Parts: sequence; structure tokens; C-alpha cells
Amino acid sequence: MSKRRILITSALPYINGIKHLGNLAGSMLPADVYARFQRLQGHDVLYICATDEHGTPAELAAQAAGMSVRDYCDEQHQIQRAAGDGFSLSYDWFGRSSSDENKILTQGFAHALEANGLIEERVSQQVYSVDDGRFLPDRYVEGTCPHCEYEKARGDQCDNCGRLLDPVDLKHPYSAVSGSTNIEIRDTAHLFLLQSKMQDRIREWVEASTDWPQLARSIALKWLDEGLRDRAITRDLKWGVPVIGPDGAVRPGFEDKVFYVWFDAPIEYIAATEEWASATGNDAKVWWRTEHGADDVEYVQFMGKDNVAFHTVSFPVTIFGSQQDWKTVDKLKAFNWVTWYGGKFSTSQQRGVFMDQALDLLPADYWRWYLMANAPEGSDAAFTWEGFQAAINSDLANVLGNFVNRITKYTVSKFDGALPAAGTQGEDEAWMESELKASLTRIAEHYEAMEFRKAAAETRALWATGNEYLTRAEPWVKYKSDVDGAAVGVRTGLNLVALFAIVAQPLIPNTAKTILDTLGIPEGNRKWPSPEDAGLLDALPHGMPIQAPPVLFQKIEDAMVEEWTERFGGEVS
Ligand code: B3M
Ligand code: ZN
Repeated sequence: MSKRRILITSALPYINGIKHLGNLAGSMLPADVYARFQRLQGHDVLYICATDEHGTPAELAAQAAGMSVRDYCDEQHQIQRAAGDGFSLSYDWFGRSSSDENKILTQGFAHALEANGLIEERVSQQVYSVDDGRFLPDRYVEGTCPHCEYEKARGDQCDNCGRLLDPVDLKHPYSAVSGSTNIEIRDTAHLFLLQSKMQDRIREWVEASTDWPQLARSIALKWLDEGLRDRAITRDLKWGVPVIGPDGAVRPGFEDKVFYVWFDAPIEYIAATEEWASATGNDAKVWWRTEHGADDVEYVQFMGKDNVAFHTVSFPVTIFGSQQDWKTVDKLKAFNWVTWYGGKFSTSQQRGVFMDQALDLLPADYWRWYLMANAPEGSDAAFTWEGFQAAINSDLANVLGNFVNRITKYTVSKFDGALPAAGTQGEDEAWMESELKASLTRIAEHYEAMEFRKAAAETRALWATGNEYLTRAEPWVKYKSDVDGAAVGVRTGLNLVALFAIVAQPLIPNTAKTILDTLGIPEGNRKWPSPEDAGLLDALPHGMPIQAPPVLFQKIEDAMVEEWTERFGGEVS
């Protein structure tokens, strides 16, 4: 198989506070699992993410924290970076959208778009708060959604029906800064991206993108059916990318304005790659510019469903409209929501677990396993403590943990802690080998298709097949009368332990590492096994020393579920 170059990005988490498990499950975690899988295949992977630091969310959160926006962002970036490390997210780079690279690129895109007749300065109506003495962009204003009547819709998007909004469309608007309802609509100039001119170009591209998983494709087509509207790409804010003209000076009239956060945020995928390239002595162009070889890059994006429109419509308008040779996304994987018992995660109502809290309770692998085994792919998926407990105790502790423990301990006690060499493989091993090969193929297919639920289910099924093999081979029974026969079963079991850990690496990398380290499997031998390889079940060196790893998974007791339900919320009664 030839080496592929795979560029992976996951939606950039907003800087305003640590993300909850639902955010993690719908973008960063599956991107990481996919990146790990593709690295194990020996491909050249570049996984890029960053904090999304501009816009009203950052300004409002900094204000609430009583900090300058820059200090707030510095602090929160470190917190999110640590949470990512804690969850073993294997970013090649975790950048910041407030970087100089992003400013330069964003301004460059704006210049190119304007030169190509796709940006126009227009005077438009804006929500102005008389009491606050300022215009109120996006989330600075809240009110009633004109589509679904939800009363706490934000100016840029309704959290209830998901529609994108223009702040002036809100009914009963009030200031999110002061709560004031003393609101006027005033005229002010902004730059508009003329998306309507790109409608046909974008549709042609989306329709040709048959590789996208279904959810992303259907959302993109729905947006196109509704028709692309020209959108303002500047805002009345201080924090953000300044509106600098091609001459290097601030654009007259835009002294108190910056680019809209959703204009610069996707550009940060490119900018973060530049940040990575200059920090590591690499070249970003070979990943992003088709004239520099990026034509053969496979670019895969991961995101929650509410981000799809920005990635399939707005960002492509920027990219195609620049008429430059940028790489565009090849596969876009979108996710539904992880809910908390069917409802929303809520910080204020203490419902749901956030990334930092989760790691205080249990190691990352427990969460990674549950969230991917229950990935919100076909529909929303509810997190419940009961489901979590069942998945950990059964899949991880019983099916995988016991298998590893039983066979390694048995080797230590009955075979002097050495991989037994005696005996020859028979029918049971032939059966196991054919099951294994079929399973390896299916798991890889599910990962390629970015079907994470299925990949996890198939991984678990493989572990279960290993248990069934031991039931058939019965080395502990054979030992009494046929030590050589028992040796075959133990040797096969030990090879399975290594294979199970290798295959588990994308999902539970830390436990997999513990198992492989304990067995002493060298780094170079931890790649994804090829189903075509002969002797998969007799690959480990005969006589190699075997130790039992420490207990791999702690079972979740009912008392823990009770305590956590109390602390983080459970079923609403
Ligand atoms: N920060 C929204 C979100 O976290 C936004 C994604 C940007 S991706 C370029 O859901
Ligand atoms: Zn609505």
C-alpha cells in the first residue's frame, strides 16, 4: 500500500471556557482516533487544531472574568491545551487563531476576494445600545428567534432551531452586556462577502463531493437550497483581526471594527499549519497549495452539525473566491449531539461533565471508549451514567481486561513467565485466525468510512471472539493431561493479547500502551497488522518473558454512579 498524506482538522474549540464531553465527542476525539488509526497504517498524518479566540464569545467571557481579552485567551488556551493532553489528543499542532499567521492570511484572503469583486462595502443596519454607547454585534444582543420564537436566541444563531440569524431580525432585542432594552437600529458600514455570486460554484463542488458522509452532505445541500445570502464579514469589536487594506493601513471607517470570527476561524486551519511549519522546520505549502503538491493530500474535517454550513458554504466561498490554489476538504465528517440524558449540557444548571472534571473522575481511556462506542453518528446520543458504567464494566473490564489478565497470569504461574514454544496449532487456532482476519478487515473499513461506533463495536467483538477461543481451546483443562496442547492455547492467547492492544490503540491508546509495554513489544511492531500476513497468531518470539500487567480497568460501582449523579446531574425527574 502506498503512503498517503492525510491532513486532519477538528473544529476549533471556542476559547470561552473548557469544553464538555459532547463537544469532545463531536470533533476533537473522533479526529484523534482517525489520526491515530491512519498513523498506525503507516500514513503521513498531520492533525491540526487550535483555539478559536476571536469574536464576541471571547470578549464577553473575558469581561465576565474581569480580565483583558488577551490575558483571558492566554490563560484559556493553556487550559484547553492541558485538557487535550489529558485526553491524549494527538495534535501535531494546537494553535491559536489570534496568531500573526492568521492575521496575515485573513487579511490576504480579504484583499484577494475584494480584488475578485466578491467583497463590497455596504452600509447596513445594526443593533445599537444607547445605554452601552456601542453597536451590539452577534452575541452581544439576545432576543426572541423570528423563526421558532425561542426567547433566548443569540444575535448570530438560535440555539433552539439552529438557524443563523442577523441581530436586527431578533424580536424584543436586549443587550447581553447590560440587559438594556433601550435599543436602536442605526446605520454603519461593513464589508460584505458576496456569497450569492458563488452559489453555482459551491453547489457544483458539493454535488461532486460524493465522498462526504451523509450528514454533512445533506446539511450542505439544504443550505444551498435555501440560497446563499451575502454576509457581513466585519464586526464592531476591538478584539480580532484588524481590517487592513492592501496598502498596509487601516481601512478608513474601520478603525473600531475587526473581521467576523467566522471569517478568520477556518482560515486558522491554514494558519495553524503555518505555525506548526515554522516551529518544526516544515513547509505548510505542501499541505495546502495544490501547486506545491497538496493535490495528493487527503483533507478530512471533523465537526458538530452546527458547524457544517460554515465549512461547506462560507469557508469554500473564501477559498474558491480567492482564485488561489488552495486545497479544499475531501471528506467532511459531521456529528449530531451528545445529550445529557436527552437534554442539554448546562454549566449553570450543573448538568453534564466537562473535560477537566471527567479526568478527575477516571482516566481518559474510559471516556474515550464510551464516547466513541456511542458516537452520535446516526442520531443524537444520550450520555447516561448507567450506560457509561455498563460499557466500562462489560467491554473494558470484563471482555478486554479479564482476557489480558487471565492469560498473562496463567503464563506466569504455569509456564515460568515465558511464552511457551511447544505444540502445534490445530482447528481452534485456524478458526481464530480466520475470525481475526475478517475482523481486522472490517475494523479498518469502518475507520476508513469514519464510522466510529461500528469500529468500536467490531473491536469489542474481536475481543469477545478471543474469549470464545479460550473457551474452545481450554488450555487450563488441557494442562492436566496435555501440556503441549495447553501451550498452544497459551501462546495463541498471548499473541491475541498483543493484537488486541495494537488494534485498540486508536480508541484507548494509554491502556494499549500499558499492555504493549508490559509485553515488551517494540514500538516498530505496533503497526496495524495486515490480514494478509501469515502466522498472525504465532508472531511473538517463543520463550519471550511474559509479565502480567497491572489491573487495567477499575470497575465502576453503583455507589460511584450515585455520587456522580448527585454531583453532575442525571435523569430529570
Ligand atoms: N469555534 C464553533 C464551535 O466550537 C467554532 C468552530 C470553529 S471551526 C473553524 O462549535
Ligand atoms: Zn429559533
